[in-house]
Amino acid sequence: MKTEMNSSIVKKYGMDAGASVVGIAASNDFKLAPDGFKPTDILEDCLSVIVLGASFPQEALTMSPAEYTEIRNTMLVKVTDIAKEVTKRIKANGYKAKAISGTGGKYAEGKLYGHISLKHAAELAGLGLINRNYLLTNDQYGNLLWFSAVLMDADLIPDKKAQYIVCDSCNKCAETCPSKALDDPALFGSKKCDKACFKQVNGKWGINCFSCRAVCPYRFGKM
Ligand code: B12
Repeated sequence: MKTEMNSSIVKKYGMDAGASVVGIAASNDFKLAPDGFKPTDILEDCLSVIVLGASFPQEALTMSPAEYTEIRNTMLVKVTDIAKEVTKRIKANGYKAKAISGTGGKYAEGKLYGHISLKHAAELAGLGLINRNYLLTNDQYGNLLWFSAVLMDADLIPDKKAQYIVCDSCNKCAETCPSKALDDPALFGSKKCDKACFKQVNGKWGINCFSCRAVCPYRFGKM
């Protein structure tokens, strides 16, 4: 039997599990997502997408690639665990739910993809705006949020799109990008970024570059 479920209850589950921010998007609003990347491609009866964000420490942006990678790995486990915990609690109320991890989920033509685009999901859930640097930027946490999500079959009231401005198109991100992945404002060069971004760091897989994140004047939000 299903117990009553609403946006506040679900948001409380997210905050209890350790999220810094929680927003809700309507599954219907993903019409522009490519086939295979819509919430209903993963959970057929999906009506709502709960987006969970956990914030990265500001100091990470001044750390070495090895230290940054270590914190990033911890964050991805944390944010995925938050989604699993929220999923468990929703299911205990009789609903269908599916956790979307913070990392990738599938490969196509040798390229890693997520199950859905978490930045677009976060934007639809009112958690910020996708900036010139192609990162979701929030007024309080800047671009330092890492995301996961939970798909569910209850029709929750979605959040409104963020109304604030967190990008002045200053172009610093594009100018600093070593792989020129941001040269075309309408198209993110993910293949170019992939090459410069992920490298061996101290003999291990690691993130070598996060300059688009670090140079943004709104990296820590709206001061
Ligand atoms: C693979 C991957 C990468 C790859 C490729 C990125 C890519 N595909 O764009 C590479 C190596 C380049 C990469 C780099 C980085 N990444 Co990355 N990455 C991912 C991952 C795991 C999957 C992305 C994906 O497959 N998306 C699905 C595809 C289809 O989306 P897309 O290509 O962006 O979509 C295009 C269209 O299909 C369409 N679209 C797709 N879905 C939708 C939905 C709607 C509603 C609409 C309108 C349109 C639309 O719009 C786009 C433009 O055409 C995500 C986690 C996730 N599940 O989202 C993290 C993620 C996007 N990465 C993240 C981060 C932090 C980074 C780095 C900063 C890492 C670093 N160096 O420290 C850099 C930043 C690069 C940048 N400026 O964006 C964060 C972003 C957080 C944030 N605040 O924005 C995510 C969300 C991980 C997380 N759990 O938080 N990443």
